[in-house]
Amino acid sequence: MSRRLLPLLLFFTTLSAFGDDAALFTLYKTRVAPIIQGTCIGCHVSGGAASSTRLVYASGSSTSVQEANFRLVRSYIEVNIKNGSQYTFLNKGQGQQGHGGRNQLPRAEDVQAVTDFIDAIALSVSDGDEDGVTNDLDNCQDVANANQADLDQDGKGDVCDADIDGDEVSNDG
Ligand code: HEC
Ligand SMILES: [Ca+2]
Ligand SMILES: [Ca+2]
Ligand SMILES: [Ca+2]
Repeated sequence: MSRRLLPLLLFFTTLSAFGDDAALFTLYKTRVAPIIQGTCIGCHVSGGAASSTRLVYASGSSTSVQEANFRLVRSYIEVNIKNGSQYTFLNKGQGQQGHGGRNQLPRAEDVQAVTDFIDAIALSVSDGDEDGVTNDLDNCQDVANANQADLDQDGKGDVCDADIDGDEVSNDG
């Protein structure tokens, strides 16, 4: 395996181990929000040149602002993924697809950050074990368990819970 792929793989492994939302939000806050707050919001804001688009952000750095922008951009990207145009957000930001704001992502690290974010969202809405429950909702992402049974309700499905009944003695003990 190449050296460049390894960190990415570790990143996705972590993401799938802890599920979804918290990891995605952290990725958003640390790497994507600075781009949106520093650049995109110049137009993508109420009253701005892009105020009639589906991407109108709140400005500021409070948690509630961050969460609102996160939900907005995440659901926008999820729709893109479902429509088979996963990277529209990135492409537009780079001035492609006739972006009204031209290229706003000239820095390679910003392109990487947006790419990582989109890929992480795509992973969260995919269904790795093909049990019909997407990764973001699946209580056992690597084992098919369509019924999602979770006896002790600890968020780990029975099929991958080392202590199914939660009595703190492992299943084989
Ligand atoms: C100079 C103003 C300006 C800036 C800065 C800007 N945009 Fe835009 N953007 C526009 C305009 C105008 C539109 C509407 C026309 C179009 O769809 O391209 C738009 C539309 C979009 C759309 C399509 C929205 C929809 O409703 O489908 C995306 C995605 C987008 N921009 C991404 C970005 C990203 C990412 C950034 C920051 C890296 C950014 N834009 C920065 C002006 C801007
Ligand atoms: Ca699944
Ligand atoms: Ca599963
Ligand atoms: Ca359990």
